[in-house]
Amino acid sequence: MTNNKNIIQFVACDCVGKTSTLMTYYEGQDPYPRIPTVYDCTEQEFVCKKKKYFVEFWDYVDYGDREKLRIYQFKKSEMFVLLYHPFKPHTFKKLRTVFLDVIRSVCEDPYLVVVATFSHQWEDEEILNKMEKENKKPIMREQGIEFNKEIKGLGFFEVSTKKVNELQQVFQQILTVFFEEKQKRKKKNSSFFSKLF
Ligand SMILES: Nc1nc2c(ncn2[C@@H]2O[C@H](COP(=O)(O)OP(=O)(O)OP(=O)(O)O)[C@@H](O)[C@H]2O)c(=O)[nH]1
Ligand SMILES: [Mg+2]
Repeated sequence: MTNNKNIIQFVACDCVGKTSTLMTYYEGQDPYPRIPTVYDCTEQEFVCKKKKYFVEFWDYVDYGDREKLRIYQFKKSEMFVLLYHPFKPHTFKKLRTVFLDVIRSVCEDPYLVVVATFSHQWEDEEILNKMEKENKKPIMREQGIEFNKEIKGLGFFEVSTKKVNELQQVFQQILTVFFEEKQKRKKKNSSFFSKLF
């Protein structure tokens, strides 16, 4: 039997890699050329502990002030994948200063995960040296892990569209932790209500 829809919203500044991450998961490669997203939705069935779930991944662009669109999208979502680009520190900052507040204002107890994109660039000396010369600091893994703890997220993950297998495994892990946590909360709520009545 397939359970109801489970809507997973991708959240990030533009150019962080929302669409290419999703497309690499689905199609095994980064799409080319890049097209800024207005709104997109991809669907899949996912099996976790012998149960079949229907998942929708929602993807949208976040240029400028998109407050109304954000609220509209976020209200309908249950799980939020918060993505940032470690070499563009403002994309990490905005998760905390903008996106999280909006999510919490429309969703009482959201399921959250934190994902750093462009992970292969940690091996790129040129990029690291360039940042150092410009006196800029990348967002370190530890900061991503700490952020996930602070917001009581379900996990911190790293992806790169250049590492397809790893990326696809990360998606499996994200979906698994989501559905496991959902089951846990369901059990907790039902035992709470059974004590009441
Ligand atoms: N080298 C490299 N490029 C990546 C990676 N992830 C994304 N990109 C590239 O980064 C660019 C932006 O990616 P998108 O997926 O379009 O970003 P987005 O967050 O969906 O952007 P908007 O739709 O404008 O909000 C694209 O050219 C991708 O090919 C990665 O891990 N490595
Ligand atoms: Mg996009």
